[in-house]
This record gives sequence, C-alpha cells and structure tokens, in this order.
Amino acid sequence: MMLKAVIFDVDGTLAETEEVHREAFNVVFEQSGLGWYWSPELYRELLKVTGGKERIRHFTRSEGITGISDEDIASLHRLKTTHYAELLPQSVELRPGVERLIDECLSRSIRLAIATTTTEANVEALDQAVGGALKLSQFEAIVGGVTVPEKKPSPQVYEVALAKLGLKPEEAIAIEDARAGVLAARGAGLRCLASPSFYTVEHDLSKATAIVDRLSDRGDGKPVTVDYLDLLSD
Ligand code: XBP
Repeated sequence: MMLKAVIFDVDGTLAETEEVHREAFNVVFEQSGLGWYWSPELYRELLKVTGGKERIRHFTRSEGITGISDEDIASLHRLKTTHYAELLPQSVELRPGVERLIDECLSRSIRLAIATTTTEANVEALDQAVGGALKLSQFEAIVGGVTVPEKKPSPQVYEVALAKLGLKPEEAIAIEDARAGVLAARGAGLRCLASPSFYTVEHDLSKATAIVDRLSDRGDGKPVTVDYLDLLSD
C-alpha cells in the first residue's frame, strides 16, 4: 500500500459548516452596529475569497466601504470565532461517510491530518460539537489559517501538513469540497478526492483526481474506503 495519510479539509468537507460561519459573521455585524448583512447568495460569491478576515476585507472593498482598518477586521474576526463556537453545537453533524473513513484510517494505521483555511480553534469547536466523533486528538497535524498566512488556493497549507507528517505528496491524499482547496492540494503535488458541498456544487472541481457526491457513496452505493483512496491515481 502506497497510501500513508489522509489530509482533510474542514469546512464543507467534514461538515456543512459554512452556514454557521455566515451566521456568525452576521451576528457580529449586527452587534457591532455596522448594518452589514451577508445573504446566502452574497456568501456564495464571498466564499471565493478564502479566510474570514480576507473575506471581510474583500467585502468592504467591493462595496466601497472605507474607514475599516486591519485592526477593526481582526477584532470583528475574533468575535466571529467566538460566536461560531457558540452557534456550532445546535446546527452541525459530520457529513455522511466521514466518521466511517476516519475510523477505518485509524484502525489501519493510516495517519490523519487537517489542512484548512479556517482558524484552528474552529476545528476543535467542530470536534466538540459532534461529541468527539472526529477523534481530533488522533490527528498528527492540524494546519489552519493561523499557522499559514497564505490561504488556499496557495498550496502552502498542504505543504506544511506534509512536512509535519514527514511524507512525500504521493504518500498522501487530500479530501476537499471546493475549487480553491482542490487547486491547493494539487499544487502541493497531492492526489485529491473532491466531494462538493452545499456552497460548492457549482464549483469547477475538474482538477480533482476523482469526484464523489459524498464519502458514504462513491457512485456505486459503496463508501469511500482506504483501499479505494489508495488506488486513485492521475
Ligand atoms: C473555509 C473558509 C474559511 C471559513 C471561515 O476554509 O474559507 O474561511 O469560511 O473561517 P476550508 P475563518 O474549506 O479550507 O476549511 O473565519 O476562521 O477564516
């Protein structure tokens, strides 16, 4: 077996968390008296910019809003992270097939890592919200937006995850849901399985090694397994 590790993206891949991110942004905008509101339609567009702080900055620029400093954005974003962790438990579960694959990886000594654009604390919050079903303590590397300044589609987050695992790209595979994530993984030389999520169904994922609707069904009713991932090739 060639495969030694699976590196997961978080938002949209492990769980449908983007609606919770959107809600958390809106709560902060409301409480700060800014009068901004991100509808699902607008958020679909804004998601093309990865990273919460970067997304807020992109929004102010595109709306011609002035007088918002980087410090303002950093403090709005800190509040958003707090609200996100509070909102998460009521509204989230892992996507179908995720827990099964994680459990199989652990039982077969396939190493686990996370490569995400989101803030690392949000990954911990997700594991808690799903009652520890992610088994995050078993992951060897959790690399996110605080560790890596260059957000996806830069391959940096995957390069750092591979370096932490001490593996070559061909020894691992990435699991992603979005175009920027697929490009990041491929840019780092990894194979990539894509499973589109609520906000990414219309994304061009054609650079992925393979695409499935969900990890619980790879098209023939069977789940994505370690053996299936091991055999994926370009
Ligand atoms: C998804 C993102 C993130 C979240 C917000 O990242 O783009 O920016 O929407 O998270 P990924 P922060 O799919 O790589 O996990 O506000 O913490 O940046």
